[in-house]
Amino acid sequence: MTTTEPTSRGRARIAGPGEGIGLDELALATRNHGLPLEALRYDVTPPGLHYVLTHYDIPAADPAGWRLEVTGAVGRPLRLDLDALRRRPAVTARVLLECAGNGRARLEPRPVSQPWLLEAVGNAEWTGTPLAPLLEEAGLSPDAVDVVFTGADHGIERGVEQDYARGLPLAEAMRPDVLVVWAVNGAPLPPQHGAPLRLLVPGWYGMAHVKWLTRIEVLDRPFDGFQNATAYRLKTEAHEAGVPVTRIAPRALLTPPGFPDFMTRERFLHPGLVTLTGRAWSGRAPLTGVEVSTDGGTTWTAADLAPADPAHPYAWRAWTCAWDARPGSSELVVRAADAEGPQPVEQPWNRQGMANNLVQRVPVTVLAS
Ligand SMILES: Nc1nc2c(c(=O)[nH]1)N[C@H]1C(S)=C(S)[C@@H](COP(=O)(O)O)O[C@H]1N2
Ligand SMILES: [Mo]
Repeated sequence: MTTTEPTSRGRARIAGPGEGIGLDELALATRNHGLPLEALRYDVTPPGLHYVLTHYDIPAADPAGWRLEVTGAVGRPLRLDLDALRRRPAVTARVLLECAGNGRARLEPRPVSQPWLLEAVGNAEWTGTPLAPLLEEAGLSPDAVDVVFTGADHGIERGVEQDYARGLPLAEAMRPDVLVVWAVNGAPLPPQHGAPLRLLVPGWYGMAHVKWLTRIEVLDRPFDGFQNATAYRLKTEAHEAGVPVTRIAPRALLTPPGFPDFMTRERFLHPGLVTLTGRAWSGRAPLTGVEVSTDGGTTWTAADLAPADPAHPYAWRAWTCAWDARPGSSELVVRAADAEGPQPVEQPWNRQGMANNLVQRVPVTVLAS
């Protein structure tokens, strides 16, 4: 395949000591916007406020001519248009999506890529049809191992020209809650979220939810494409094979209280009783709690966490915590824990800056009155 940067093939660049965010990172950041953190207030993320991440370009898509192929290690390959898909049983699921690169921009040293702070999340209502019956209809080979989902977008990444494609282990693809979706928040998918068709894999980081879905190929061997074998691996040295990025680690976010300074985004509030609020989630295990610190992490208070909604097990959950804000400076910190453990207070580091769930810290100044 085409190689543009032979020396950096397969390598994520790491910023040098003290190197600021560059124009290439800014170009990515302006294309791929985050959830403004005040939008944590909406239980269902309104249109346009959900984060967006697109590796290449948003492809041109003609819904009338769109076909979804189901092919590979199957007895009866399928070719379906959108009407055929919409005639199938439809399910609506409220699902949290988070980019695996969330938190990357604060890592020290910083992996050079989409420079997310903490806002690469959204919690929308997706409508589509379960994938498993489609695969069954196509007649899965007993040798099936992985299922590969390919989008209509095309680009070059670290020297490798490719269509965006992600493999999923067969057992995950066959989960009853994995959907092929055509609508979000009750309206057809907008272009940036994968119109007219995308995959939804509740609980997994964003990269698995393939947008502009055109092809589903069943493999009798593990998928070794770029987005599985090279990208989305947890590793500290470039030569390591690394561990695949899969499910979302626990995280709590605080809706920044008070009001911001335009330029620095520093928070200010007036003294008095404040109800701190936010959201928490985990895609890998049930949440067990959320704690808040108003003194930079020295002492912690348990927040009130809304009960899990059995109808929406992969949605984010609200939390609240009362705080008597006294004049002066404080650092608010929030951390979630799930059945596998709490969020780390010290950064876990890997070369691609993936699956980082370091706690959020929000410096605030409480005014004299
Ligand atoms: N075809 C295709 N699907 C894709 C991507 C992409 O670049 N191309 N980006 C992935 C990544 S990295 C993320 S985080 C999610 C983002 O979904 P959203 O833009 O709808 O929030 O889409 C995923 N699906
Ligand atoms: Mo992502």
